[in-house]
Amino acid sequence: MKTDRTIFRTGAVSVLVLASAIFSVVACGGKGGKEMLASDAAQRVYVAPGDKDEVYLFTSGGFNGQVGVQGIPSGRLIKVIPVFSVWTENGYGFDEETKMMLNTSHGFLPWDDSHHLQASQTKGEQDGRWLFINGNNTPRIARIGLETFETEEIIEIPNSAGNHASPFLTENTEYAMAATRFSIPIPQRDIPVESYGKGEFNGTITMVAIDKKTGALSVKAQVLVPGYNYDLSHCGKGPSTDWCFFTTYNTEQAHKMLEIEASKNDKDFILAFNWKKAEACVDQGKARTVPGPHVINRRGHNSKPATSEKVATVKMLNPTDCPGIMFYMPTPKSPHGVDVDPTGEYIVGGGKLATVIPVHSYSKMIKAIEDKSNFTDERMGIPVLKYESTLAGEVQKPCLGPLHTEFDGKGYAYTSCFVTSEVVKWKLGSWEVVQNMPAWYSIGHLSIVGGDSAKPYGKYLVSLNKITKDRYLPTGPELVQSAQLWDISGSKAELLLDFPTLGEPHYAQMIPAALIKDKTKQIFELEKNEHPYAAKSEKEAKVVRQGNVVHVYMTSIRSHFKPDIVDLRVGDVAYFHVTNLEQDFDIPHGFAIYGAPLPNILIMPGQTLTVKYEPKQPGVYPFYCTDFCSALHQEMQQYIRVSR
Ligand code: CUK
Ligand code: CUA
Repeated sequence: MKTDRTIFRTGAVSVLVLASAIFSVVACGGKGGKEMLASDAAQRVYVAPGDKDEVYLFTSGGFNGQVGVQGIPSGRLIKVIPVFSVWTENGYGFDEETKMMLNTSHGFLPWDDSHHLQASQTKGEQDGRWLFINGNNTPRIARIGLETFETEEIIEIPNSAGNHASPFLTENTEYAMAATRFSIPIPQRDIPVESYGKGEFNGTITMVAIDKKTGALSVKAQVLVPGYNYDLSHCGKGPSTDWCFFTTYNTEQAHKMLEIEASKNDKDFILAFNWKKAEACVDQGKARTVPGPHVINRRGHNSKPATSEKVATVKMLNPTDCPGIMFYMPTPKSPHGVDVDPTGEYIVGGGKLATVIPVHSYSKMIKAIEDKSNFTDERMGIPVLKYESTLAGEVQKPCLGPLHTEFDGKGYAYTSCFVTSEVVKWKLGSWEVVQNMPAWYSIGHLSIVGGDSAKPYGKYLVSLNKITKDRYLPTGPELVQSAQLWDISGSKAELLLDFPTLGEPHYAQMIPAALIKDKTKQIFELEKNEHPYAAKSEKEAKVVRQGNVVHVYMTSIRSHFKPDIVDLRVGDVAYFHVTNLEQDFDIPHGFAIYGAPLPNILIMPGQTLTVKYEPKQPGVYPFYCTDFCSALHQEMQQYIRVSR
């Protein structure tokens, strides 16, 4: 979501109505949701000691830039995956092997804002291979491998600003989509911001190709689109598999006072994009080569350091050079989310300022684009279709502030409503609301297990709430963000649990544990370690000095580092390449040096990681293992002597 407060000040719905809605929600918090609670909720979320959860919940960290992994139904936090931000817990972004992951065309960036996750899919069904997540601030997409739960790759998106409608995937994970939230001058140049709206600012839709076998990312092409704000996306499935859909707001093209100026139009658009046709046009050479500086960072396998590849140009396709790839479907009013149901027929808009939830029909859209009498207008060569020509139906008066929709695979849709703090359950086809599920408070996204795929597993719904208020023990001015777990398997959804999340989750993905858990790696095989400075046994431990550059080939095993003592001089540039010789599951060693301006690193069994250390003052400096690894963990401590 953008600045949440702007919703309260819009002219669309009267301020009074909104204000009273807010207060009524806060007031109903007095009951604390107890009336919605399943009578045996405790039993249904209880995972006994030694037992495991049924589902993985992956949440985006929002302003913390990482991914949280929690077990469902317990809500237990089981992992943080560092992605776009440095992570002092294990040295991600600091050690010489992962530093490059955070490289961009603007240099090393220690942070980003991550909003949306999508799990890889085959034929529209989750396949448990990868997770993709967007970097919103400096446009990027990351790919996380679900064997290691590590970020394996980060690609920067050029000619974009605010990569919000991203990284939504096509049905067989052929492409991840990226759409610019902020329109900008393309190519970048110094021009007056006032020229926004006069054709000087554009948006782009980027097709990021995903290698079928390795998952490797590359920019296939970009499509130049009118300078609106592109907000969210989801791709089709089944019959609509060739298409992706993007919401727009600010079709008014205001460049200031957006909370008023960008809410004037009664309808904005959902952009329908035929990526298959675009791919064919690019392959036929219909795209121009334009500047598009970006980097592709890949984590090294078998302990090799990450690499950062620089790319200078991209292919840019103009919609007029490839007719029939794009259509605008008018959609009320500043739509936020767009979600395609499991059959691929219904495209649901979340008009955050609208009083209805509009649903477009894919089959009606295909008919509409065959008959030019349905074209009311065009924008940069992209036809605008008649609202009625694509409309399947509208959910009337569902709530205030509808945002995002997921599906249970049984014919129901669940839409989150920020302003009235609730999830509305409604029926596809008849468009009637069947249940209002209060959220405590102010829900953003929601997630159902596989609820955005062709085959939802259903059962659980998690609401990701923005404002926590009175749900936990007070902890000063800031409270942790809160999620709520609902059981949606019966005819009426029942509340089961409140639990805290990391950062501010926007979207989330839930994947049945059975799809992942047996594929995860337990160790890195020492034999396969290809790090150029690995010491694969204590015998190989050594110090090699080349002038003032010192390479320390160091081993760690319960409960000792080799070499025992390292002699350095002030002015040296020392690299501690620490190899963990263990071949046992879950036995990392840590490595930290007194006074070093670096966090510790955590080296996994079989892995080598490198810390760069430049001693400034003579003295004797201890280093030690930071991860409690054996009864003699505390003895895993040694010295660096620094002389003049
Ligand atoms: S956004 Cu935050 S609640 Cu960035 Cu998907 Cu809708
Ligand atoms: Cu190794 Cu503690």
